[in-house]
Amino acid sequence: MSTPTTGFRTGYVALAGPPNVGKSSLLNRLVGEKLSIVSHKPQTTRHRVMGIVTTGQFQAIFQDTPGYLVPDYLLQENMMAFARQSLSDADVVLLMFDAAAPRLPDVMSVLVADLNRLNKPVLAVLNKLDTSDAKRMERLSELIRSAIPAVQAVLPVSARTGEGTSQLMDALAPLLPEHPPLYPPDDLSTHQMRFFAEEMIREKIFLQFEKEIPYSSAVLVNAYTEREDGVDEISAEIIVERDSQKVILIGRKGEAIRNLGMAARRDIEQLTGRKVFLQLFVKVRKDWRKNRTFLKSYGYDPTS
Ligand SMILES: Nc1nc2c(ncn2[C@@H]2O[C@H](COP(=O)(O)OP(=O)(O)O)[C@@H](O)[C@H]2O)c(=O)[nH]1
Ligand SMILES: [Mg+2]
Repeated sequence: MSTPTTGFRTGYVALAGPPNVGKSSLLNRLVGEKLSIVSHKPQTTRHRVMGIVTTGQFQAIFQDTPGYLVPDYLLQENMMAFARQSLSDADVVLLMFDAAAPRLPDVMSVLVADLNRLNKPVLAVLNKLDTSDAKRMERLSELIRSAIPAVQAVLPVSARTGEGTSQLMDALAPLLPEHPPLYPPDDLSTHQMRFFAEEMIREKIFLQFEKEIPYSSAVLVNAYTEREDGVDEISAEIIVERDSQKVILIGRKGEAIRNLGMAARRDIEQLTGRKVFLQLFVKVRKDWRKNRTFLKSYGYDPTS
């Protein structure tokens, strides 16, 4: 690997903002691989998810984050802590909005307070430009500029179509500090496959189940074996809060969990390029979302 050092820029970039504005979709679009899970429901992302973009001139290390919210239970408090950690680690913040929103989001005052304290360069990103128009975006960008003086530019993009993303990268690159790359150019992330497998399964729960079930579910991979015959053998546990949720997840004659497993397996195979044999088990842990010990064992402890 020839590593240019003079003039090369490397830095951490936080994707922050309210829930459901397309932070994870944008990460995937920029990296060119589905690393972070996406659904139409808010609060799909619970961790910091890392994705790396390397060009001849720069390396941007993106951190997707849970959306800003007013926490209601311990899991949400921890999600906010993950989001805040990414903001404080970042060299540049991409603050994301829904381009079609008529006003600033409810959590804006909390976001503004955090950003003012951190004093970092901020690019405001109006995502879903495919659903908005110039007039609405102009109005929103005025609101944003007057609320956050640190905003250096407002950039409309569409994570769905890719429109505006090269302009976004052009605006971002000069804000990264001059530094040699921290990761080899081909690396897209540092998470283990085990993490991605858990997330892909969790995404299918968000897509296939309604009401409280997605919010009451955690996924834990207990065993991940790369077999010599080219098959990845994965055994995973889905944890829910109540017996009634377990019954729904499994479905009549196990049909629901079979569908879930099939969809998750396809996504994992797409990412690994290997065949996957996936076994799912459902376990009940009463009120795990409020329990420090359970949260820690499911990977939701921001202090570890
Ligand atoms: N029309 C449109 N929808 C988008 C775009 N980006 C994301 N979405 C949708 O918005 C929803 C939330 O996306 P997600 O990436 O999970 O948002 P996050 O919560 O901010 O990470 C999903 O249904 C996405 O398919 C976009 O550019 N255009
Ligand atoms: Mg997300």
